[in-house]
Amino acid sequence: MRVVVLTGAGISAESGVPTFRDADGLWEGHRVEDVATPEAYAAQPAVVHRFYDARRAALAGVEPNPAHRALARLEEHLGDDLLVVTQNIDDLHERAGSTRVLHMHGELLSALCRACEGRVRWAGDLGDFPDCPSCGVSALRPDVVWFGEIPYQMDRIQEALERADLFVSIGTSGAVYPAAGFVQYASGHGVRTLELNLQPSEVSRLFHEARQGLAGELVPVWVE
Ligand code: BV8
Repeated sequence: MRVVVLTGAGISAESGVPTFRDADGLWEGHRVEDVATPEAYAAQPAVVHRFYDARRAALAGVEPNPAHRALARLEEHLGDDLLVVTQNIDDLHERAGSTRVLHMHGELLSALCRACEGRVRWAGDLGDFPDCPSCGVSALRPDVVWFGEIPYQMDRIQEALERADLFVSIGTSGAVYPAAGFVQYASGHGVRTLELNLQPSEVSRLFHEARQGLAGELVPVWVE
């Protein structure tokens, strides 16, 4: 049984990581779409760094919840037949024990050098414009996919969706593409689709089955 799971901010909500909708998509009065863009970074890098530095620092105070842990248990059963594609940039899937995780929108704990294009694990702030450990240039940016940028490993994701027997979407509003289009892509390839979300998403009607509730309750029940 080949399974692709897509997760969004809703799976980390019960861990205390705010979702994009909880804050009405706002942060310090900025719309997320206005901060998470290359244009915002070019215009006001310190503001964008502050947005990500705050979220990176907050990771120390949160823990995986039963939904993350249930997916890690599922990986113990399915092994390579499970792929977790996450839109989240937190490390909660990994801290729960998942190893087959694809961060299609990047990771808070990774920094990307605009000079040498190298990646480096980074737990501290980037707002003080540190030098890249590889090339020494002060050109590190958050290693996240902003609006208007191309998500990571789309070929690998599409191939996994084509070959899957089941596609499960957990905790995402279906507001952002191309992730929100995965359900259509999967069902177009004859894949069964299931949505687990607190409330109907913008694409619930496209799923064969949609269950509403808290991920921390729905996911362990589904996995068992
Ligand atoms: C792309 C990383 C081309 C950074 C994010 C006009 C101009 C330019 C672009 C566009 C445009 N119109 C459309 C686009 C495309 C654009 C887009 O979709 N825009 C939207 C606003 C319309 N997309 C892009 O630009 C993407 N790139 O299109 O490139 C391309 C594509 C394919 C191939 C080649 C080229 C890049 C988008 C990535 C942006 N980066 N994040 C960061 O994190 O700061 S997006 C960010 O918001 C998240 O990563 C996520 O993807 C997205 C939505 O968040 P969700 O995870 O769904 O969270 P949300 O808060 O919205 O919802 C939470 C859900 O959980 C809710 O439904 C809630 O009910 C539920 N929930 C809450 N609590 C619980 C729960 N469920 C269960 N249990 C609970 N306890």
